[in-house]
Amino acid sequence: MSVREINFDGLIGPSHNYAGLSLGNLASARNAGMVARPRAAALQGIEKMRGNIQLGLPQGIFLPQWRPDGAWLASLGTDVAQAEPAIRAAAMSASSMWAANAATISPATDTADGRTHMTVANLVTMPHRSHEWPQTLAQLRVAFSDTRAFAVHAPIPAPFGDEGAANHMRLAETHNAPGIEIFVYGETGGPYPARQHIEASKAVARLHGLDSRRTLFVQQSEAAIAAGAFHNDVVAVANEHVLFTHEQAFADKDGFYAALRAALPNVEIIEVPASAVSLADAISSYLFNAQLVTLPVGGMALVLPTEAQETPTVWHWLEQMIAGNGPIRQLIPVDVRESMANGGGPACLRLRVVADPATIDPRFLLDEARLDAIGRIVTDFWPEEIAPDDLSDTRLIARIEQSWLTLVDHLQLSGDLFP
Ligand code: SUG
Repeated sequence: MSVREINFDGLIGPSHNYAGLSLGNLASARNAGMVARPRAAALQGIEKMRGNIQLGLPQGIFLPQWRPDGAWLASLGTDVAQAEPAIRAAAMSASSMWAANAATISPATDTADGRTHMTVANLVTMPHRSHEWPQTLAQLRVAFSDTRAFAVHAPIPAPFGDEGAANHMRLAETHNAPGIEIFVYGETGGPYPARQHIEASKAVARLHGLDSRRTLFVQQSEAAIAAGAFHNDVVAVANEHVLFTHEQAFADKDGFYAALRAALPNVEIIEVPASAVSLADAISSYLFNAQLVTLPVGGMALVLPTEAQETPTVWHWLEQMIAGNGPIRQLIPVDVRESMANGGGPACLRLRVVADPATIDPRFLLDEARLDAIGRIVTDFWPEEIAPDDLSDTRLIARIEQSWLTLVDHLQLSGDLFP
């Protein structure tokens, strides 16, 4: 049995578009109405996955969802031809690419029954994301069907908003040691909604059978949400014993840091002060929406968006950090601009699962050859461009459906996943 941290990336779907659907997500609002490039977007995501495989990290994949979501439209008494534009755009959204919002994961070392628990996120705050969970749940139940190793939970009921791992951090001596699980919730976000509710976080912790002595509930600062950090993973990221965070991420950082140090004495907190990098720069560059990974050769690397390299205050701070003797030894910029333009950086695109890969359905695990084959399908089938006005085009819809069917057939998942 070899337990590893596996990153499951959401493959960017063929309906990727910029409809400006996410209030409080500044990139989504800024790019509303732009022409999206689904093929380039998916290939960017594939190159990010390839880079991580080449670092020696295990890599998994989640498939895009069937779009338009006809079942959801039918439950609203409409269909894609007749729906109002905003409802149609919500039914066409490729937002399941952001796998950090798929579920919250508690590894087996942290849970009462010694299984890895996962709760699919309900994403109820945003209409276009609120209908992701049935197809996400179906996929999790196939990928993690070994009930000796995994327990997959249905979503927390509305109205308690749950956005999954994007508001959850885990710190531990090593990935396969018992961890401290940190649930970050919001109360107020100034003009913007707080998407993660404490009631949902507490319910997930109970359902996963977590030890209350090793579980923290921490409030996200109102300033962070108001500045555009609609998820905590826009202002903080954790890996093993390292917490990398902006100074203004949390409502009561002193109380949080003290509780964390009491629970995990050798925790290293790397705090970026607002005097060096403003919240605005941190959020526009997505400095913290990075994959902080432990390299097989030792040390940690930060896989971060190229936008961080282009933001002088951010890059200057990072270069100074690397020149020091801290645990983060390497910076790896990746181009995920198509996703970034909708507010999704490298960390949003992945869900971390600490588990033995042998217990996971191999159809969801990747090597470079499998990734190459997926890349060929993307190149052959994914639309090159989508403008918001195209979303009702029946030829485009047929092409999106054909793309999905080809991919799912290739991965031999048709029998399991057809919606
Ligand atoms: O929920 N954007 C996503 C971005 C999610 C990023 N995830 C993490 N931080 N983990 C959201 O706001 C934009 C869709 C649009 O406007 O078309 C969108 O849904």
